[in-house]
Amino acid sequence: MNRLRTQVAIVGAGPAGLLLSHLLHRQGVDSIVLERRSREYVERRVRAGLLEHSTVELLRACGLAGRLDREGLRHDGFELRVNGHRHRVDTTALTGHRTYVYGQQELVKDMIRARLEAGGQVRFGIEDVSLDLAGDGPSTVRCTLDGRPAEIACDFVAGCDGFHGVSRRTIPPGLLTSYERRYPSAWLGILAAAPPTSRELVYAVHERGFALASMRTPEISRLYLQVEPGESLDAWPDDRIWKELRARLAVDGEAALTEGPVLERSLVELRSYVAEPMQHGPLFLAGDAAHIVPPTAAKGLNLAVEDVKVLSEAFHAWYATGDRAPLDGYSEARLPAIWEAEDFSDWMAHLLHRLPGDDTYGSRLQRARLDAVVNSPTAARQLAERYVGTSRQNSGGRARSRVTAAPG
Ligand code: RFL
Ligand code: PHB
Repeated sequence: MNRLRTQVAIVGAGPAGLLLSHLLHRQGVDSIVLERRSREYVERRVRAGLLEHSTVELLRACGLAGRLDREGLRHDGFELRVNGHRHRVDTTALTGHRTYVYGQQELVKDMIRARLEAGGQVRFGIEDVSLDLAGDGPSTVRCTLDGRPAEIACDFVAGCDGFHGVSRRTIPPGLLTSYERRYPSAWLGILAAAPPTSRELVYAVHERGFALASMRTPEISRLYLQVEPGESLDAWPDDRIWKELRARLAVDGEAALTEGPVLERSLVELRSYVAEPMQHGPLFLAGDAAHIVPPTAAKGLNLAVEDVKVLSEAFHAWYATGDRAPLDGYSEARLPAIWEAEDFSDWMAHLLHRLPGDDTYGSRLQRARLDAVVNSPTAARQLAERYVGTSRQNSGGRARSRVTAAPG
């Protein structure tokens, strides 16, 4: 038996788990990160791209933004393309804050390198993690390490193992409430060796369905298509994907797209989910383990970063002064901002998609919302504030008003 001891055992080496381990290390708190997949796999997994200003600020403050600042793309707005007509939302002019495009897997590479260079323990390929949570005293994380059964004694467990991880499922049923919405839609995403046609992101609302033109570098495009849920990638050969992208992203009937070899393709169902509370005894959930948003508003990674910032500060308070109040209040502190992002992501999903089953009333509502964003400076400012994330800063940490504090 392999016996180890750490202060915080972290399950999952996605952005949440790696950043938490990094922040704890800077505060002198010891952790071990246990990841189910290989290092190569997590460093190649293509996911998020859009980072909010406050996410980048945090990464800068903790020394993780060197490459991001050199290679990341600074954005001042995006385009809303409605049936071929272009409308620009100048988010920087409306909010004073930029957004950044930098691939999640690049960030994950930077974080893994930083942890390993600092002597941190990140163990990959650990497929059998189980948690034995203690009421009092140390908890135990069991798994196989270096081919031998291992027991890791720890003060706390951070469940950063994504939506399908083991941590949330360890909380006894009845002690956790799940709020969930599934949308009758999915996104097919490709990465293509083709320079993005537009310098800014293009959100295209079209009769044939939604499309998004994003990018990763000046040479690589990241493109998404709304497709039916349950679609198979086999039904989408490259020429069908490009044909559909050309149609949905056309400007005044003209193709507005650079094409190139497809490097990667994936499908993601649109789903919203929140687990309450985000903690149970010594277990604290962060990132996708606790909540999911549809990718429409690009919030998931940004929320994960905020979660672990708050959680690392709470661990610091406990280890530095013995004050457990910030840990006890973690879930309550995070949920208002999470629900603001859930609301905005749901609102964006309805703004951008014609969903199967929508009645004609639904499509007129969509048109009214688009009209407001295009024609009303107030609506545009609100959209911009929610998009860059400044609106969430008003949702956390403050005393709740009587209305929002009311149960149910
Ligand atoms: P992750 O990244 O899922 O990492 C969890 C890690 O835990 C591991 N794991 C386990 N390890 C040990 N034992 C187990 N039993 C385990 N089970 C799982 C997994 O292998 C994995 O390595 O969660 P984390 O760290 O909370 O990070 C969340 C983000 O990944 C996610 O919210 C974003 O990717 C969402 N998202 C976006 N967010 C943004 O902020 N901006 C964007 O532009 C954006 N675009 C997107 C997105 C997500 C997308 N998809 C694929 C869902 C675009 C897409 C298409
Ligand atoms: C991405 O580049 O992957 C991306 C950008 C913006 C979104 C969603 C995804 O709203």
